[in-house]
Amino acid sequence: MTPNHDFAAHSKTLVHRVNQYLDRLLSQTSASDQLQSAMRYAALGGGKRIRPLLVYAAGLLSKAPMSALDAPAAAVELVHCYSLVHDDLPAMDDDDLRRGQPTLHKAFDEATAILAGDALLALAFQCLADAAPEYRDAQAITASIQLLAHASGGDGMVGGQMLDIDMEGSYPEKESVEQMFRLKTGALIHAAVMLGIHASDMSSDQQMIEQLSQFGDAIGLCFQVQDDILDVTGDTDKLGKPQGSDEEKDKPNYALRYGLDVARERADGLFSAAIQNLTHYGDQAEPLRWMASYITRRDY
Ligand code: GRG
Repeated sequence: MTPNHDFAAHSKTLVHRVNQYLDRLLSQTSASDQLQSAMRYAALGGGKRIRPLLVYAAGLLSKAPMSALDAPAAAVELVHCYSLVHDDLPAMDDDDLRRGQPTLHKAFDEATAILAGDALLALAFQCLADAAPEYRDAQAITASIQLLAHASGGDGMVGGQMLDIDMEGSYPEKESVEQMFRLKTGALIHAAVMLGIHASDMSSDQQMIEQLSQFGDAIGLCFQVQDDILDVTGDTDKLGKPQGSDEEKDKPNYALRYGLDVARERADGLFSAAIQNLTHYGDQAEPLRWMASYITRRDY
């Protein structure tokens, strides 16, 4: 792989690539028509594919073979899609709109949405484990499965979601909100970056692991701060979900709690902190720099 100076154009090819991979994966399940349609609705109905793109971008930096990046890219997106389905359920955010379409429980029904989410989560780990032959050795695939499991569960995304629910209607310290963000959203984004490296021969390069881990941590937190800014300032049509829902639900939104200027300053600071970790890698890090900028400047 060569460094990509025009990742904006390349990212479109990569989104197409992971979509095709997901499509193939989902067509191989023997689930009932109803369950399979629901899983496809959740996984193939749009989305920016930021997490798969981070896997590919980190893979470009660490010179991973492209064939080894598809499974981790798909796996992290499947976990993300499951989390969106469950997050939209009546017991959680009770949302009607996602990616510009009715949420899964609205388009199908609640039981199907719960089961489709569960099945997507299981498929993520199946897909990663089935890709073992693409990996350098057993240790690399085991490390990848551990990474994704840790980021998805009680020590990561699900744990963060619990904290988020606990914080509804309260005014926690900024540090507590940031810690909740790091788990709820940042953990999976951090895992996407690390999965890209673990698919390469560079996973024993401790300096790269440390720097990319710090990059992933900063850009993961930045993603959620920007998401909160967009919940306040964004446009429902563009967002594909209702703008202003955090205020309506009294969620601990960063921009609402601490002000838009503070939130924007924090996002900019996190962007700078993230890309500082890439200095050493020159042009090879251009895809990750582009992703950091995309995450920070996006308007949907
Ligand atoms: C287990 C019942 C049950 C629920 C779990 C895990 C969970 C619910 C929720 C996870 C928390 C969560 C959904 C965080 C959302 C993070 C976020 C801002 C998502 C939007 O990501 P984008 O902008 O979306 O990348 P697209 O649509 O582009 O993929």
